[in-house]
Amino acid sequence: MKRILVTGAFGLVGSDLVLELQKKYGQDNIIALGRSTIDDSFQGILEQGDVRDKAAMELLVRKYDISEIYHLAGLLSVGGEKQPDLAWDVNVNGLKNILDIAKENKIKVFWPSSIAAFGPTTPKENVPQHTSLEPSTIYGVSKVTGELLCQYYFKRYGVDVRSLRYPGLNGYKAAPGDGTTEYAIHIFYGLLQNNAYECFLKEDARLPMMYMDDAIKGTIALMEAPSEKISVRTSYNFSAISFTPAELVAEIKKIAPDFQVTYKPDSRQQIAESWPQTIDDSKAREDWGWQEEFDINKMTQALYEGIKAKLAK
Ligand code: AKB
Repeated sequence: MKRILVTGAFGLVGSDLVLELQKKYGQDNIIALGRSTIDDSFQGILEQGDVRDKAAMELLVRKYDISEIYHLAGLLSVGGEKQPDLAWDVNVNGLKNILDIAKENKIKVFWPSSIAAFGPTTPKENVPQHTSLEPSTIYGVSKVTGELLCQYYFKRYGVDVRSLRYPGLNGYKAAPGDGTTEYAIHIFYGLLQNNAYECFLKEDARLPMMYMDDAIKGTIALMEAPSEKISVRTSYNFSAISFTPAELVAEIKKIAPDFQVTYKPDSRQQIAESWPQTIDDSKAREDWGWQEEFDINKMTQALYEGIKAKLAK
């Protein structure tokens, strides 16, 4: 049986992924690692630690005889710009620790890259798998570095590491992180708490997005695909929907016609402008059968219901 360590287990992706992995492989086989954010209601095996502490990570891997790691711990685009040194340390040195431990203990690894690996010289539309990667944020720089590190560890040491370039991921189990695409989650809190929201991006800032259930499904499918199907060892383009704040507001107004939204773009708009609008993820579809289920309408309904229920608790 697999024994899986999830780092960043209480972050936006981890909060959903851990539950799904527990369902699939049993609660006793999933080890959730958090650093500071720990969910008090969590049921399962919980450990606290920092991915920058290689010795502590090695001890955990031995203690639980880990066979797979989903390494999610990391800073996002906005958080990274606030603390660039910390972003490099956690995102790059943390990943290198995990890859070294994977090499020594023959562990399979998932690590998320992001659309932040792209930059102003990347085409804006239908970005191909292989393209210019000149990001303007430290987060993006750490993602490009991480992608190359993953490919190097695969080619040089045979580490079975797999990765996806996540678009903006929208879920409700965890609080939204310190990112640029996260306006698409904050907006639902604005709706449900004040019936109003001030958006930090322009109304026409189109970005690649995905509902969390699709992201979790794709992540697990990638990890379960036979090794010979994986032709990309940097990180796969991974895409579902693409929308602007104005388009999301129009969807929300189908549920709440009186919702008031104003726009006050700040430095996060520049980050959004440096990223592409749509992604060509045909390689993921061809290689291991990626297919999304949620369009903007289904996603809006799911987020509305999920955040409403959460706030009612
Ligand atoms: C962010 O906006 O920083 C993240 C991402 C696209 O990786 N959501």
